Amino acid sequence: MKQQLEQIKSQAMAALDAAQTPAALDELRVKFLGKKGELTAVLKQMGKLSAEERPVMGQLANAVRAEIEEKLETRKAAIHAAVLEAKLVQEAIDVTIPGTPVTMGHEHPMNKVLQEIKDIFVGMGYQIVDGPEVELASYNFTRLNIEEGHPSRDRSDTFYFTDDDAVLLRTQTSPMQIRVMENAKPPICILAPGRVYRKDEADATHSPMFHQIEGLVVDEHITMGNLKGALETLMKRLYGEDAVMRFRPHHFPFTEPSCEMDMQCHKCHGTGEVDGNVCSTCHGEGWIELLGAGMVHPAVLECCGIDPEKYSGFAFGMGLERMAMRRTRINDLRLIFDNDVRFLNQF
Ligand code: 2NM
Repeated sequence: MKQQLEQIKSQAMAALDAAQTPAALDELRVKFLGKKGELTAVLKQMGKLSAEERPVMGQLANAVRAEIEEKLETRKAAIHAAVLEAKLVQEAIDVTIPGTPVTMGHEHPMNKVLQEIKDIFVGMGYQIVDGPEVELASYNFTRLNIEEGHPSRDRSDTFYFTDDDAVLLRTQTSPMQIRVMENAKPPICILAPGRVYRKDEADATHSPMFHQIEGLVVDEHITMGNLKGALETLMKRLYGEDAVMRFRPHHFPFTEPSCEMDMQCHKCHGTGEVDGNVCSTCHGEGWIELLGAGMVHPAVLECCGIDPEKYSGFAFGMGLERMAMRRTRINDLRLIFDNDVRFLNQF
């Protein structure tokens, strides 16, 4: 029996050493120590022993059980540690791997110019107003004194939504100014920037969608002098105190009188020549056309419920893309809309 016990012990020790999983350990525990296990089987034969042998064998059997149990515990701890170690290795995160760089964007050059212009006008007391891009023809044309049959109303120039040509994509932001004039009493001092639409093929100087900034001031005693002051202030803030402006007579249906404002070319200083060659910035003109303006037509004031005998106003409009092109020194409008980051990152 002693031999049997020694054999169980050595077999158990070898098997436990070889076991690699908690499940295998459990199987061995049942095989050696369970109710139907090998040690129990040996103990069942104790009855056959003599009275002297029985306590000796009992002690030996208990010692074997204790050793197997202890081995079970140490193997259990070792396997648990090995499993944990394997998991840690497998799930290891290398915190030294460089991260994915986040490329920071920035404002689009056109939005920068827009913000700059808005800030200048807000500083002069203007309110920024926003309105619908889908407009009524009455606001976009009729109430701006643009008569039926005027070329700008043509279906080849304007995007219409309805067969009766009553609803359209605004071709300028002035309908917004009509909306303000019919709802507010003077003094009115507003700036209306936004998208406008015209049926133009896209090329270096045209796009079917572009941005306009229009201003409007209406009060008692508003004169052309106020118009010149506001626009000269804008241009000197944008282009520097030494910028030189000129006003030329022009015609718009919604203003009378009307004018266009030019800035003296900063490259050739108005001469049209650089080193004996035609100036590339103003194409030899000496002047760069910046915007249109004028005194609001009495008929426009009247149809908005403003008495033209008591009030007068000035208005102006400029293309934002053209301002941005001058600022970024590019000569193709499409660069503004392509949004190629290689272009945008330069500004
Ligand atoms: C321009 C040029 C001249 C203009 C006129 C008005 C309104 F609504 F008051 F009649 N808003 N904007 C105007 C005047 C726009 O753009 C070149």
